[in-house]
Amino acid sequence: IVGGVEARPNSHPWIVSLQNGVSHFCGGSLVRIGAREESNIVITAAHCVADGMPDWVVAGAHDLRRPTSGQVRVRVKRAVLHPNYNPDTTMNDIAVLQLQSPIPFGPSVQFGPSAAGEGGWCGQSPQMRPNLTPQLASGLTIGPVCLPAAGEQVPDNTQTTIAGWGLTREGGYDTSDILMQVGVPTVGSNQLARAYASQGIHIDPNAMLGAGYSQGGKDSCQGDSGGPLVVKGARGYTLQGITSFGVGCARPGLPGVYARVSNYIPWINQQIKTYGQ
Ligand code: 4AZ
Repeated sequence: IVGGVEARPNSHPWIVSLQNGVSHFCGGSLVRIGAREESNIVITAAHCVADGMPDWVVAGAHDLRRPTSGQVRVRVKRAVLHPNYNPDTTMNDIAVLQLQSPIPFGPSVQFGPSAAGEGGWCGQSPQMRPNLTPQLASGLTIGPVCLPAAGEQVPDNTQTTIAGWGLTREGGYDTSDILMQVGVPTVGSNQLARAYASQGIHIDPNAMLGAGYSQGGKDSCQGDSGGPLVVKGARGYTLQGITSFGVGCARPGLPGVYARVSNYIPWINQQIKTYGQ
């Protein structure tokens, strides 16, 4: 994440780190299986897992140098890439991971009035949703993000939050040990398509969503891929995007590109039904 701030620990209860050995390489998001209070299903980018499954998914993490209290590390059983994922165009850059065992959701999270991510998780009962008293997150803090309705549209210029352990500047050497987040507005499809046409890259507005400031400065970057772009809604935070690609990071006039999750709901639900346990 470029131009962001340190996330409040566990204020993105759905975010996971995909790791090989002890090395973080991509993000992902935990999603709900019906009304279950645990989940073995993670949504990530297809390009993160196209060349092999991650060894581990780590949930409840904040500072990757030391385990956060309540952190869970689970092996990956299966990676299902979208059948129409195209590595040449990065179209349909979405995959579902089936974990070896389900990760239990935390009981309660209390959040202060900080920036974004003060979410509580999807479907958490109203009395357990975050309040606005200024106190630090406490307790076990793992839970699912909400999925959008099929075909749900995100209006242009909607404020979103992206998060991850990726590079904090373009061309940086190391990904971040600390979970970072930043707010970025969505960009209209025509504007996104025009911006990337100038780079010789085709944008499919049904499959892709753009977010960023015209002046640049705030963006996802390498290592944030697969992670969440969320929008605050009535039920909690909704996963509207999956960090996918860009030309550089945080450059003016070149918004980040995200897989448009609302385009894949029937496929996602089918995977959850098949592989959720
Ligand atoms: C990457 O290399 C990457 N600015 C991900 C997202 C963005 C750029 C690069 C968006 O994984």
